[in-house]
Amino acid sequence: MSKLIMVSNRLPVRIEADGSASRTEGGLASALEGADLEQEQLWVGWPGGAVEDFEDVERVTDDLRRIGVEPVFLTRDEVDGFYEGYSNSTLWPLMHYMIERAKFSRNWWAAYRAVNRKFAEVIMEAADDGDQVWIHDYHLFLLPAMLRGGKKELKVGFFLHTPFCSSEIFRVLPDRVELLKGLLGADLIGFHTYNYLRHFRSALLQVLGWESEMEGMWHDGREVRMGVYPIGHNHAGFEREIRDPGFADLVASHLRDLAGKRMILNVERLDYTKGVPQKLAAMRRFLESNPDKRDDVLFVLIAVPSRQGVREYDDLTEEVQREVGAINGEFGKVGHAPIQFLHRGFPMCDLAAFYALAEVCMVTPLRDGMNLVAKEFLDCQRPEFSERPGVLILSEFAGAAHELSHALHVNPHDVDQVAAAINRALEMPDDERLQRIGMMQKRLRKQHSGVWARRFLKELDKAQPGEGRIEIMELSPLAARLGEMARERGALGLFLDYDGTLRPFVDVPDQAVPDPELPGLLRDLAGCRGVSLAVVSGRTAEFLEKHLGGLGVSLIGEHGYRWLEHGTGEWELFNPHVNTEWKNAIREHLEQASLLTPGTHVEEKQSALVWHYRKADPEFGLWRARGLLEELTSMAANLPVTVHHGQKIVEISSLQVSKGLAVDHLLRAWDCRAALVAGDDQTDETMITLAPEGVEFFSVKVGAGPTRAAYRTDIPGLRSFLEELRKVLRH
Ligand code: GDG
Repeated sequence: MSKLIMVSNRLPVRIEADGSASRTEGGLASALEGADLEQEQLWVGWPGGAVEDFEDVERVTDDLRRIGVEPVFLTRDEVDGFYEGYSNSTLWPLMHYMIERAKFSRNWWAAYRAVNRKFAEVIMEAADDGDQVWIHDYHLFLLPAMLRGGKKELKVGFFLHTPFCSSEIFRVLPDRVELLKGLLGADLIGFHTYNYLRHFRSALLQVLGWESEMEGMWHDGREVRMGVYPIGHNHAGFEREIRDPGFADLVASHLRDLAGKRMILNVERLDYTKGVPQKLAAMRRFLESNPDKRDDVLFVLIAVPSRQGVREYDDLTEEVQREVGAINGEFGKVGHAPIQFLHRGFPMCDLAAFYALAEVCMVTPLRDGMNLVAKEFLDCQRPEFSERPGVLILSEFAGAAHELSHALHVNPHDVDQVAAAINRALEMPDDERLQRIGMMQKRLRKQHSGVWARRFLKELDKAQPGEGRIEIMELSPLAARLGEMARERGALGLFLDYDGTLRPFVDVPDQAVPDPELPGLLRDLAGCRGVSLAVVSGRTAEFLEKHLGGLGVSLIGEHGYRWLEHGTGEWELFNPHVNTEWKNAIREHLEQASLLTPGTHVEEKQSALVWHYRKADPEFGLWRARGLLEELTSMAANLPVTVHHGQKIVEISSLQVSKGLAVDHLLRAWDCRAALVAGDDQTDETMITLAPEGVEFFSVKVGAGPTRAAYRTDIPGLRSFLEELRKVLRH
């Protein structure tokens, strides 16, 4: 059975001073536990610290392996560049929209790449074909693509725990292209909310110019699926604490400490994304405007220390301490300070007791991927521990706001609104409180972290490892056979598509000129006795003649509308009766679209009209293209045309024209006894599916995708085949 490899930057382990290792209960570890998987599991990640500080690395490694963990050790420089630098000081602030806090350094980026590569190597060593690899978070954006390059067929999933910021922010990153392409190495990419997925797709479009659907996209000949998987909290863990026989006593002891005050609870890691200064401003405003409640309420501010020693974080701590002191100084009295700042972590049982006792819980981050505190608070609210049900105040910028619609939603920047929400929460009647909590609890308990993990992994399991990896066939025997035929029967026809077959695609089509070897190869092949060669393309006559003229090769342009028989110098129409009157009606629509969409233009071919939007704003261009398609498809119902949405184009072409019809014509005109066609896309299938009578017919598909061709290869494979054929034919 395949195994599951969990990959996160930090491992859920603790390493003691003597080097011995044990597992800890992280959020992800508990999610996996709750998912009840039968698969064997392995964790890959960083055990923390710098490798230079471990006295006996081998012993730590052995210990970790014994508890199902494969460590990725980092040097001190890597910890600085990859972790503190690129992950925490570039990506973290940017993903949370704090562009002015983001710092950029070439050295950090180099370390980020190197460490992602290190992870890839450890995984490749540990994985077997068919394993599921589930990668977590922004530290490892490059890893999915790095795993693709390896020899093992893996099912690769990626989940982002932070928000995916707007593409307008993301595009600021100097390394945006590589980061996005790195992620697209995954088979499945998951986000907490629909918005994050939307931003990601928009980044693909804005940065790479790649269009995608909500469900995903095709990339590199395989499907990359995308989806929304909101994470749940550790319901089982909190349930265990609450069911513990000592829990009621613990609650009673905290209740005594509260001495009748109404607790307004805040729990967070002290990070600038959590908006603690803004929250303090709202508390101050509340205390100012509600003097009658000053003595009744106690704001409990549990702030778990974070990244101590980093200046920004130390400054934040100082700022918070100062402001708490100032507010208490101003609004406190002997025996009561309205804010209690607890700058440390608490055991889970205490946390559960605080959640159970709180009358209000304030979750007011400036940005947060999800925020589990909100869900944990709701879950721990039980009638047996508190007389009054609690109220959740929730920032609209937390991912959780999408799910918890019955909370009091606030804009954390709006100090007046948050202060008013605190007052409203305190005054809310019990039946309303109960009703709101009930609605949210019902949902949460069913959507716990185990359910989340199971859902994601079930979806990941549908991936088809190896999909898109095309099976390249050995074409030497085919070259030998064609050589024999040309000698015995003469009249061998070769029909070769250009873009994607003789030459790779490039972003700007005009730059797809032949490489230096191609003209010589085509000239040599066409010059062999008994051989007729045609390049069959969708390109215009002008392009083909400019780049492939004078080689003794016949040229077929515009998908089979026109052709230039070598040696004649005259372009002819395959079918002079093709009706192109429809162009007048359609041209007007396309020109109107160009006028309204900067960066687009209309190309007029003799048998087709093409609207190009490669240079337009990608999102705007795509939106207009979709509108045009809808409009043209209904117009085209009564016209002899087909409408096709291609690579940044909308093309309307005559139904009476195809590459297949053109090749069929030439097979007869040249009296071919044997023929070979090669192409890469749907328009080439019209030649591939020909079955000409009396002709030994061979077809080759270049690249991935469905085909009816008998042979398959890639661009370099076709090139070697043609070179070999040249040798055989000249022999
Ligand atoms: C990322 C994303 C996303 C807090 N104080 C104590 C304590 N905690 C626990 C809470 C909760 C967790 O820490 C914090 O929840 P977050 O949701 O902020 O989770 P992170 O892992 O920090 O953040 C976030 C999350 O990933 C999941 O995808 O929601 O948006 O930034 O579970 O209970 N736990 C204990 N003592 C404390 O004092 N024991």
